[in-house]
Amino acid sequence: MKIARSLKNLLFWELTIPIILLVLGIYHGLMQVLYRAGIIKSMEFLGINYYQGLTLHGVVNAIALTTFFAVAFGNAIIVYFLKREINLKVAWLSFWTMLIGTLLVAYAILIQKTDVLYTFYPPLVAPPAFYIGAVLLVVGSWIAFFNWIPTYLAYKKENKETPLAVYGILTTFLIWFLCTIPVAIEILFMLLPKSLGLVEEINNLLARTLFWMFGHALVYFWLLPIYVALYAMLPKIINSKLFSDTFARISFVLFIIFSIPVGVHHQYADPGIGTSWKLIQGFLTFAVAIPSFITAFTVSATLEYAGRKNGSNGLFGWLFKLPYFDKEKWLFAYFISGLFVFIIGGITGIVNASYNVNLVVHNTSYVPGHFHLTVGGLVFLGIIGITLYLISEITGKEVKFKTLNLLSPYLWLIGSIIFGFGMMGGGILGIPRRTHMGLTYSNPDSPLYNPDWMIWNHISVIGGVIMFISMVLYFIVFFATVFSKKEREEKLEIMDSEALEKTDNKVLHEFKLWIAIALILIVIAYTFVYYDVFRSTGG
Ligand code: HAS
Repeated sequence: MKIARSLKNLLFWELTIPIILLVLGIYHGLMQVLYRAGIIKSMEFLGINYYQGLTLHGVVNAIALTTFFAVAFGNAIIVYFLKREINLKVAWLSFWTMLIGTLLVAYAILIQKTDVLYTFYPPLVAPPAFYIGAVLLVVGSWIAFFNWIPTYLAYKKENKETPLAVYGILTTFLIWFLCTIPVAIEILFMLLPKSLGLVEEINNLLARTLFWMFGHALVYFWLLPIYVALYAMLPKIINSKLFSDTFARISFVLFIIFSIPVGVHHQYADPGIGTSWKLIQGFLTFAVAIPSFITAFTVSATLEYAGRKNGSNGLFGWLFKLPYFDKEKWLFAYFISGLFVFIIGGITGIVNASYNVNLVVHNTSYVPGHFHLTVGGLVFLGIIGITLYLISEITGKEVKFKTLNLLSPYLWLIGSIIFGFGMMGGGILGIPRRTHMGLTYSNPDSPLYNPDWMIWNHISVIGGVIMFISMVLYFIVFFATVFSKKEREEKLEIMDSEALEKTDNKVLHEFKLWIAIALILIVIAYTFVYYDVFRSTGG
């Protein structure tokens, strides 16, 4: 469809700004892995030390990139699938709020040398600019979400059904809105007053619990836009049909219900919360894996359908009939690489979730191993792939260097699996998650030197360097495309796939029932957790 100039500019900046920031984020990823292995002896590059670099790496890659992308993709989906305009003034307000927030956070990290990491656990305290910036980033994303609601309600007045992609993106932001309330309470009533010197002490366990009530649902805010793309775009790329629209909707519904009441699985090792509630949230964590299993099945069946249509035989013949190296269908390479990585990322999540096994891997390098195969795998590849696709569509510019573009996701696939293997293998042996390893465990002159860990660090370095090269290729392709000449009409085109089977069941096109169930489950799962927190900390 045709795209209005103002919407085009909005999407362009919402997609491009995080990619520019990503240059810093990726550079610091390389520095981290080299430093941890003792290959470089100092992290004082650009005047930034290890913890500041890690804060920058986490905030840019996991918070700024993901939030800007989700908002941009959401804007595009609402306009494209509802065939209605959104209020562009409000959309720009959302953009500027997010941008000012991001610049404040960048100022806090780069100039004020904040090193509280993306989890900003107290008793670590950041300057006020960090918290105010974070709040603005979130508020900006809320504004975008609130802006879609009148457009959606007007559409629903005239239509019974909600398009699947719209159902998915609204699910994403519903979860986001609900889960950002606890972290807003943590920041506005605890961390910011402490940072401003208005209060002396805050309840650290309470702050952590509020953070993780947000923190796990946050990962589904990252993941679900990519599930939307897997359901809406992937089938079309491979000339297939989505195996089941019903299953896709059920998967979104299960995320609404189970995304939030599971945060305590990040706190299995925290004293002060009773073991029964940890176990119950552990079981609920297994429940939140179910929609991903459903997605694995639905996407596999969609791929199989495409392979069989292309004449494959036998049980697995379809796997060899997919367009892995088709330069015109390059977005498939991003999706399939991400999916492959996510098989391992998902399984390692189940390992983390298992209460007793978690005690072996918690706070070791196993955890960054896991999340580089989830948010750093399917989510990251999905985001950068879709970003490139949308930029090419809305600017009317052909993607440049098509061979490099095809190579980049496969290199990331190989690099991230090697990196994850190194981090997780080392984690099981006890390599710490965050540490000045270059100065201690990886340094033969240090009394803490641990030779058994070195091989795992070096495996991680090989993976990290391959990932870095993959991103250099991506940046070449991205910026060459952005700076090239316009070759065709500017348009907003999101591939709209057909489904083999569709549901008109009303509850799978609406949200009220699922929000009610989610709220009840949150109250049940968290009331006693907070009771325990207050009881054990004395208020
Ligand atoms: Fe996680 C820690 C449990 C998913 C991100 N996780 C983290 C942290 C991050 C993170 C960032 O229970 C660190 C937080 C921190 O800073 O401390 N995680 C899980 C579980 C899942 C899970 C049960 N995590 C994710 C996703 C993330 C993410 C998704 C980002 C997007 N995670 C944990 C736990 C911890 C944790 C504990 C705390 C650890 C600790 O002690 O600190 C599940 O949702 C995973 C379900 C996924 C699956 C996989 C489905 C597979 C699919 C691909 C199919 C492939 C196809 C291709 C179709 C069941 C969909 C086939 C074709 C071929 C060619 C082969």
